[in-house]
Amino acid sequence: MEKKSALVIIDVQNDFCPGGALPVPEGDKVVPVLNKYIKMFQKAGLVIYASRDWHPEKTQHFKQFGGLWPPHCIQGTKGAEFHPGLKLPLHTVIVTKGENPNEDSYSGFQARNYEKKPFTDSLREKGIKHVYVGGLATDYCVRATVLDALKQGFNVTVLIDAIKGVDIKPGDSAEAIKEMEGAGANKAVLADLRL
Ligand code: VGL
Ligand code: ZN
Repeated sequence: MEKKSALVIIDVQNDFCPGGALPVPEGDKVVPVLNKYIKMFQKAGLVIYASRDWHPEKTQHFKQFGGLWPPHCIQGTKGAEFHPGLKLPLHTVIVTKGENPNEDSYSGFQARNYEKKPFTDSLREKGIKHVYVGGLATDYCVRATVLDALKQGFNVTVLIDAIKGVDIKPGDSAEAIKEMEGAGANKAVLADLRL
């Protein structure tokens, strides 16, 4: 992997895992696999990002206010915390999205770091050219993040052994993977990556 690569972990939060408010079927299965990617990137001295969905109690993103979803990932709640099994290193850059009550913010590219710096600016500042993306959910935030990354000119690899989808309509995740590939994303599993 080139030095200009980063691992981008999307929304591996309690509410998106079994037992949460908006569980992705088998969402927690990505955790042990992501932990292996984390180790690999950490050993190679590469940057690791983790995004979190971080909603106010009232947002048009929720069903009761005209959106698609039950309330989930409400700021400061247990459901909004990262899955406890996810071994994020101390220096992980946490980026936050979904705070604006007037938009859905599926994409990691709508996220900002602790000093409110947009995700893209943070990537560019560090000279990152290639993002490796895993997490939840394949057919929403992973899809939106990957498509935005490609639009912005990054090389993108989707870690297909470290994503899970909602599949409100059966096949949504498979379709999302095809769409990401069609837009120029590469696919990889753990064994494909070499340091
Ligand atoms: C997500 C639905 C609603 C996601 C976030 O992280 O994929 N999906 N909010
Ligand atoms: Zn959300």
